[in-house]
Amino acid sequence: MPQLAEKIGPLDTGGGPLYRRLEDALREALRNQVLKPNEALPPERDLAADLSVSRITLRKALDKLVDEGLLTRRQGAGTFVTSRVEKQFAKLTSFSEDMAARGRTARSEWLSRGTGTVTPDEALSLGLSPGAAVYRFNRIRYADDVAMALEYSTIPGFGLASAEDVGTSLYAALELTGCRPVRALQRLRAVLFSADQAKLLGIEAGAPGLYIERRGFLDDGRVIEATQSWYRGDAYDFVAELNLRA
Ligand code: 16G
Repeated sequence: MPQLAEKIGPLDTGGGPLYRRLEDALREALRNQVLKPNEALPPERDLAADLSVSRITLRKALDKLVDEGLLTRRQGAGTFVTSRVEKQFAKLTSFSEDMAARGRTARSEWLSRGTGTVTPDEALSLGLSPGAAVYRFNRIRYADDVAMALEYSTIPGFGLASAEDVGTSLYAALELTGCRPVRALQRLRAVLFSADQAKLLGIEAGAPGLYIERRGFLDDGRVIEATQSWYRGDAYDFVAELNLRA
């Protein structure tokens, strides 16, 4: 197998610190799949020697790519090229389940969590009367240490006993009250992340993303969830099976 230095070619000789040029070359190799999803990088000592850079320079470049979610460090096993998450579009799964299915750990950071009164827009999408109580859960969703999505969920008051019922998984909490959605309507469109959103996810402002609105329904037709999600475009492939006869 050719050495990585051979695969990525000589570093740009233009200005800027060496670690930046190395970072750019590695990013390019990841984009072109010269480095393939799930591929393990050689140990840092070997890689630094192969690339003719110091370990400090190499570490700085790798740290940035790990922060961006392009590379993943697994304790004791080394550094790997992060694979994109394939999300089945036809399955009503939760973020936590999607991550667990890939051997990754779902985690959330709360932006806010609490109760309130339905806004006119929420009343429409949830089919609630003015004045009805709702729970709101606003989160940054992580896979291991990589920020993957921003999620803003509104749940009608009858769905949960308290906002504190929701730990890592909203659907697990709804399952316990017998209110996990059994059907959902989803709308998706391409977006560019605003500066504020990008900051929360630790990515560049203007990076591409997928905006997804999900309305989840109970068996009896009541709406149990209205969620707006902003998923990182570089982390997800949405996959759907299509049949001629539905
Ligand atoms: C997914 C859903 C979101 C749901 C969440 C529950 C999409 C586009 N969105 O992110 O609507 O609220 O899962 O995840 O799939 P949780 O149970 O891990 O909190």
